[in-house]
Amino acid sequence: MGTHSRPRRLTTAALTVVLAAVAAACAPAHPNSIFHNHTDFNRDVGHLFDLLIGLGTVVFVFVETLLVITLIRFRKREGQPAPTQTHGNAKLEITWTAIPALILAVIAVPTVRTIFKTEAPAASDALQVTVTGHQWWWQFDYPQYGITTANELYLPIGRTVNFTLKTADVIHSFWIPELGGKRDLVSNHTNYLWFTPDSVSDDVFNGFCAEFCGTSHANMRFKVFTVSQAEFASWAKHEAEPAVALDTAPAAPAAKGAKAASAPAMQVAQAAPSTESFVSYDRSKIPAYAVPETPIPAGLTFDESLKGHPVSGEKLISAPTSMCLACHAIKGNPMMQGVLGPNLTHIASRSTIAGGLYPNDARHLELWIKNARVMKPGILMYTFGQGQIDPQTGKPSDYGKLTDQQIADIVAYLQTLK
Ligand code: HEC
Ligand SMILES: [Cu+2]
Repeated sequence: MGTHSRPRRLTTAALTVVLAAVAAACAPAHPNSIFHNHTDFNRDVGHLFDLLIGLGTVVFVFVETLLVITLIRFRKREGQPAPTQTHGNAKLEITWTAIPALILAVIAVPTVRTIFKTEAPAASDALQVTVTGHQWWWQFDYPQYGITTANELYLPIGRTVNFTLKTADVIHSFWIPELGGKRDLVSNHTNYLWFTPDSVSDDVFNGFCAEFCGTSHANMRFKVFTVSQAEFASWAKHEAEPAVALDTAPAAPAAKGAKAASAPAMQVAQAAPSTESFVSYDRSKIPAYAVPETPIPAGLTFDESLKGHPVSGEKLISAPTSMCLACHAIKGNPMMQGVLGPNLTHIASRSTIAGGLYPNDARHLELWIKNARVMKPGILMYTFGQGQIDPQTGKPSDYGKLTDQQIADIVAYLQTLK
């Protein structure tokens, strides 16, 4: 029985392996694969990978073939006398030392060359982006443009981008599998990473934290939009602008002349160019793999029938009693200068919130402000909904003062921050 089933079992095993390999190769696009190589950096690393796999395969096939031949040809047979005993073979030993040494040299030269190339400082005209890792979200600063944003990167295609990698707390790791990385963000140390997105790929890429950094490590994602240089210029110009304040013009009597009349006119003029031009990637075109599907935690509800009033929301969020200003900044609002949380100046132009965990829409924003600590475990932001339990203390939140109506107002205001 054994002699019959063994070859059959081997055939089955071999077939399974082959089928699995074929299935993997034919499966639809892998959006987070390192093999697509959309940058010079990933292509350089990819060449090294191909070389290693190629040489490794040759060595594997050669060694395994010899092994199998030896096992079959020199197996023990009935009535066979003991074989002649030998010790040492200088020629053979020199050969099997020299060949691996040669292979290692062939691998070492391009490897070292790639290390030197990718470790060298980036071109001086590169786009500079400072990445700061926070538990558990990403801060992106574009110092050449005066921009601070969070969790979504815009990169112009065909231009080298140089990332300065820092962390505000523990070690994180910056990784966009299709573009480059991963490189660590180390406490009290600055790392660098640069690459040039291909001049033809206009696309959306997922980014991840690739170094365990605490409770919500898996919820620390980001997104990269590679856009044309013109779109980038337009995005950057808009992103650098302060938020348009809703509540600037004091309700002065209309008859009081030029000053009151000019304020609304200026707002219109300011808003016009941004609506005409590119301010964010068309959300309807973001592929499914980059749209979060995180379920809403059980038990967290919001009265969806409420209608928010943006002006009341602006007042609420900027009031010292709201606490929001302790951690968040809104450029153009002198009350909002906090740096512990994401910059909210243009939050409505981002497609996600909370480190890529939820889509950026009214429903998720409302639930977020109501009880962020339930929406994303471990975070610094407090639970603000009236009567809500703070999961970190297990007690009603000390900051749980906002009614659903007040939260709806704040969200209505946040949604004006395009
Ligand atoms: C103690 C600091 C703190 C306070 C106070 C605070 N937040 Fe936050 N907030 C954060 C942090 C930190 C995050 C990011 C959490 C994450 O994604 O891990 C955040 C995220 C957010 C986000 C999502 C932003 C994005 O781009 O992901 C919104 C919206 C927000 N907060 C609104 C508010 C509002 C409104 C208030 C006041 C009612 C407030 N926050 C008060 C710390 C704070
Ligand atoms: Cu992490």
